[in-house]
Amino acid sequence: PTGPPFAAVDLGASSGRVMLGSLADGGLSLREVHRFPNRPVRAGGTLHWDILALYQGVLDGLRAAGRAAGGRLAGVGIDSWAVDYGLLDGSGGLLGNPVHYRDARTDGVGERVAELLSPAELYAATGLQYLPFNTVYQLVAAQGSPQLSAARRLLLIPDLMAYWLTGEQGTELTNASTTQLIDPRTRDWSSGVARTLGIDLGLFPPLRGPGDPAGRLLPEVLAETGLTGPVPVTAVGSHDTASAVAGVPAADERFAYIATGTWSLAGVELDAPVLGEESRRANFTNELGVDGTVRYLRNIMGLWLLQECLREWAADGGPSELGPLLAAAGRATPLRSVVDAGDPEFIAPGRMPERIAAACRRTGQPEPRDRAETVRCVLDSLALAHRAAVFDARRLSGRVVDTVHIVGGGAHNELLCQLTADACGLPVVAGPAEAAALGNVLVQARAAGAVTGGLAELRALLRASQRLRRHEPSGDQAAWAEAAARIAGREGS
Ligand code: LFR
Repeated sequence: PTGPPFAAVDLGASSGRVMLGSLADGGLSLREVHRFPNRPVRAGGTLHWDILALYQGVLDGLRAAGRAAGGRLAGVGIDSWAVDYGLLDGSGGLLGNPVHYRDARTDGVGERVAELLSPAELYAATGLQYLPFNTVYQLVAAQGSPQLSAARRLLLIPDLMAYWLTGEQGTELTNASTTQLIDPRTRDWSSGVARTLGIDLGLFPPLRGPGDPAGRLLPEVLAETGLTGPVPVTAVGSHDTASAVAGVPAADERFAYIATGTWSLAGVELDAPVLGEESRRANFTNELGVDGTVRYLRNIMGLWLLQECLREWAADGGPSELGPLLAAAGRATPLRSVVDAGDPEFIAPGRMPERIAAACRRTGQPEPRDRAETVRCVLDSLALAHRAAVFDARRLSGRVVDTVHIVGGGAHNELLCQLTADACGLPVVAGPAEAAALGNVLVQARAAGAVTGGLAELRALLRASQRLRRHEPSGDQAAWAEAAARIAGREGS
């Protein structure tokens, strides 16, 4: 007989979901019980997360989970996108809506920070790639604001959700590692960086790691969701990418992963950080993973490029259905034009087809002539950026890579997976699409004693139960090298 299921709350940049995971017969089954949109709101000139709508989505999801599971859950774990936070006043009240990492408040802040701490020093201390929206830059941008001055607590997004559910505060380590305030060698705060940049580490509640207890659902939450207590909340890899990497169904160590969603996060899993100057120049990050691992990876723009094109086209009228556009993109001329899918120029929302066309022009390539060609340009560009990241990760870490795992939403996109296999000249194993929720459930289940072992054992459970698709590499490696050369300059390899 199996016990009650575990609920995984997984909040992505475009939607949130609550999934139920059950362990039975040496495998793990997962089903979605609730999905809700995540719609950022621009108000008063600032792009915000609609945090209460997201929390309502979490409550609705837990209620649906309870209905599906006879009112009983073995536990709850929460993961979300990284770097962003909510501020609390001295009595625990939320001070304003969390600001979206794509907001322009961090424009130019990187340069200001570089005057206090050189990029090389900052990298040596934190091992984090430069992304203009890292929490340090957001905090420096907010310095002197009445809101930050009034704040007594800072909670990262999943920790904020956990606080509302349990009344308890903590800072989960994998997500804390994206603040650029953690030393990846000690896996603890870097007080030197905080001091130099004038950031008060006292705002953060104590660190907790994946698998640590994070409280129990409050009576008011049980009442609201119809669940029967006690329901423990467990810290998981609360950075969605940490949970997704834990959810990679790798058979051994010789793999690279690409966690695809709004972003593509491409790299390898290591035991220790790589902090040299070469690594910094290649813009590789050392985020912390489950079980003492390091997620050595690079951020690539990801399906955001496509989502933003579709959003624009839907507003314009005309064809904007993804299925037919992907089919037409599959028939379009390969590698006709490519853009640098790592370029921060694509971070902000808006006018994406136009910005892609402009990037093609700037690099002396033909503009896409229609929507299908734009989609092809995006997918070719993503595959090319996946290739560069996998090759650079391999070279800089010395890790042997014989398989590339694509997990996350992009695992459904067969064209993207095949193009990635072709570009890397390596087999791609696609799936599971819900790797983050699976990694979330596995870490909870292990903490509850329902499964045992390290990442290798957890991954064996995934291989035994998840449907995976294999893409063998085909075509001409030289064509990809030639395309990479057209946008070289910013590229690592
Ligand atoms: C993916 C992700 C990335 C992070 C970006 C912003 O969902 O968490 O890992 O760089 O969102 O938080």
